[in-house]
Amino acid sequence: MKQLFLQLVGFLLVLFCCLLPSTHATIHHPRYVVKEANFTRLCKSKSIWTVNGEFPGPTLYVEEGDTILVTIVNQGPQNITIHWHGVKQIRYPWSDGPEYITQCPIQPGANFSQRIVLSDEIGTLWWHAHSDWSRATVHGALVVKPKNGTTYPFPKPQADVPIIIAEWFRADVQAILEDFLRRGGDPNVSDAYTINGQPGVLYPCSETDVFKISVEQGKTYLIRMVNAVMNNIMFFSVAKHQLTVVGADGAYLKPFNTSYIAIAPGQTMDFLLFANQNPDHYCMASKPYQSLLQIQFDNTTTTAVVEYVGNYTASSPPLIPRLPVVNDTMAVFNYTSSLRSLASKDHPVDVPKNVTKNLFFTLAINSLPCPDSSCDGPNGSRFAASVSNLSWVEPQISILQAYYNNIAGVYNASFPRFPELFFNFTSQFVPIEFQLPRQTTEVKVLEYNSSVELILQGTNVVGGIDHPMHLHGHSFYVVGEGLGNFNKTTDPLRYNLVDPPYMNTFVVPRSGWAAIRFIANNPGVWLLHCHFERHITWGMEMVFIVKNGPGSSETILPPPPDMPPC
Ligand SMILES: *[C@@H]1O[C@H](CO)[C@@H](O)[C@H](O)[C@H]1NC(C)=O
Ligand SMILES: *[C@@H]1O[C@H](CO)[C@@H](O)[C@H](O)[C@H]1NC(C)=O
Ligand SMILES: *[C@@H]1O[C@H](CO)[C@@H](O)[C@H](O)[C@H]1NC(C)=O
Ligand SMILES: *[C@@H]1O[C@H](CO)[C@@H](O)[C@H](O)[C@H]1NC(C)=O
Ligand SMILES: *[C@@H]1O[C@H](CO)[C@@H](O)[C@H](O)[C@H]1NC(C)=O
Ligand SMILES: *[C@@H]1O[C@H](CO)[C@@H](O)[C@H](O)[C@H]1NC(C)=O
Ligand SMILES: *[C@@H]1O[C@H](CO)[C@@H](O)[C@H](O)[C@H]1NC(C)=O
Ligand SMILES: *[C@@H]1O[C@H](CO)[C@@H](O)[C@H](O)[C@H]1NC(C)=O
Ligand SMILES: *[C@@H]1O[C@H](CO)[C@@H](O)[C@H](O)[C@H]1NC(C)=O
Ligand SMILES: *[C@@H]1O[C@H](CO)[C@@H](O)[C@H](O)[C@H]1NC(C)=O
Ligand SMILES: *[C@@H]1O[C@H](CO)[C@@H](O)[C@H](O)[C@H]1NC(C)=O
Ligand SMILES: *[C@@H]1O[C@H](CO)[C@@H](O)[C@H](O)[C@H]1NC(C)=O
Ligand SMILES: [Cu+2]
Repeated sequence: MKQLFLQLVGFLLVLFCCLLPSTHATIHHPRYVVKEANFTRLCKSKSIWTVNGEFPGPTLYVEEGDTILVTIVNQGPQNITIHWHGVKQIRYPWSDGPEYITQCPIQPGANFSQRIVLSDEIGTLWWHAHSDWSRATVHGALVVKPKNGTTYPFPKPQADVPIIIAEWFRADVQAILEDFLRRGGDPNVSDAYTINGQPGVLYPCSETDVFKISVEQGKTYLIRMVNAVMNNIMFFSVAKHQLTVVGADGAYLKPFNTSYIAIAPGQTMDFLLFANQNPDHYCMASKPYQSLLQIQFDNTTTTAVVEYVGNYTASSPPLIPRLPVVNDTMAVFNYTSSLRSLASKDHPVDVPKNVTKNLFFTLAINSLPCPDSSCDGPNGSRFAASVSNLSWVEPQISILQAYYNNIAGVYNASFPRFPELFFNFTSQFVPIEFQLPRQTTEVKVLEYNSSVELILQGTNVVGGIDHPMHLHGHSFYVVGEGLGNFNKTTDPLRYNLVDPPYMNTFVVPRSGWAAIRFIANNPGVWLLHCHFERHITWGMEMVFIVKNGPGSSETILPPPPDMPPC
């Protein structure tokens, strides 16, 4: 009954939206047609995967609490799935999207209607492909506006400006994926970063490939930023303008002023740009943060332009902002420690205080033996990655399908609460015997309503680096983070249980740790993974199964009839 009702609401919404006059501020895109399209960037025309022929894909505007039906039509040559990043999908894991976790891929020529169930999310989220490396170009913003009758907890902006930072590869992304899997080394790096699909003037042959926004002096603009980059945390800033951060990952924050943003792949940041400078043209710029300078990475800078309207002679070229240096770890740490939940009467926090499930997971880059030591990883080995030394092996059917239908032999339910081995995780040199992971498909089962504290500990096995960890199906409170090894006696004393940020993706710093808390109150099958694409490809992922609760409204709803088959 409930399902039918929700579906009806979804249909009505879609119909309603289609009938809106075109002057209305919100547009729904109920059909996402995945197809190839050609784009010319950096002097080269290239066929990429898109949704509706757009790069980045269409922005979907919805309201708090909406349920939306989106039909995915696969007109491309390859399997695909779409994930609604940051949407909790309460009781409805069927639409979450990660391939072989909650669904089988949508095969070429097939369609799948996904029901997007919003609950407490507000602000900016996004959607992206969650199969192989298609998300490089298959992504877009999902903007959740306050309910009719409610307002922002900050001055109403003149306009909303979604800004998606992404990576542009001259080569075919699928070829890069296959190439690095074959070689066992690091993937080839991108050739440019883009702001809303445009690289900006600092690249060869891109004078006109520049994203621009025009602003009126004295007005305020809400920038809704998404980091859709594959493998890098990014810095961003606007010349001569202070920014006021007001939200992240679909939740409000206590406003704070900053001259730069630090944003990890998977995260969103909402911030206000006050057009309070002399009428002129000002650059926005974004470039990577990289804590491990020994590896290859794309060290270029993308720019876009803020143009004040009016009759004046603009500086030429526009001023480029200063950004923190590429390895400025303190700049990232300072920024992330400024994130605090709004915690107001209208937007209270509910930080779990009585933890019933303590978990401790380690994150590592590993290496696997390679025949004749002929791979491109350390000493001729093949790179891998793991959570608690377990490197994820993709099953043949989805974990959700296996769990829901009691199909044995697809996964084991013995993911450990603590790693088997404790050692000095952040020691500069970790003994070589710790490099070999166990390759397996292990899930952790959680009782409904468990109050979970999870410590994510970075390690220096093979090479320490930051890991932006993303949890599906829940947001979590980041109650602490630090450098070195987590100390279970002293570190909890410094937890923020008053106004910690409520995130779905958080960076575990290099040689450091993060402590997160959440209530496992969303029955389903939920992926936890690093949002660096090369790390998830190497196996840095695990799955939580949250069991049904006792109540009739605490169980997984039945699957839709058109679930893609394997
Ligand atoms: C893209 O360009 C190539 C080469 O010019 C062409 O063969 C192909 O049909 C184009 N694809 C699309 C989707 O337009
Ligand atoms: C998918 O949708 C398209 C366009 O509506 C339709 O032509 C096609 O028959 C559908 N395919 C399947 C397998 O349902
Ligand atoms: C918002 O609610 C008011 C009062 O209930 C109604 O008149 C108005 O049409 C609504 N606006 C939208 C965009 O739904
Ligand atoms: C990756 O880079 C290497 C070295 O530059 C090059 O030989 C190879 O063709 C590249 N692979 C792809 C898929 O572009
Ligand atoms: C990255 O580029 C900047 C110039 O934008 C340069 O100063 C810096 O040395 C480069 N760093 C690395 C590690 O390549
Ligand atoms: C812009 O300003 C210049 C110099 O003040 C003036 O000559 C010109 O007419 C103005 N143009 C417009 C469109 O107002
Ligand atoms: C950044 O790298 C440079 C060059 O390797 C080094 O001198 C500097 O100390 C590093 N800065 C930080 C903050 O790590
Ligand atoms: C980090 O914050 C501290 C204290 O507010 C400040 O002294 C320092 O300059 C900041 N560093 C960076 C890189 O922003
Ligand atoms: C904490 O949770 C446990 C297990 O659910 C329960 O027995 C205990 O009463 C709770 N304590 C508080 C202070 O809520
Ligand atoms: C762990 O290794 C780090 C870095 O080498 C070192 O500073 C720290 O003292 C070590 N901790 C212990 C408990 O040995
Ligand atoms: C945690 O910190 C306390 C106090 O500094 C220290 O006595 C203890 O050895 C530390 N524990 C670990 C595991 O490092
Ligand atoms: C596409 O998905 C189907 C169903 O899971 C699978 O059998 C097939 O191997 C996949 N194709 C590729 C190229 O991965
Ligand atoms: Cu990672």
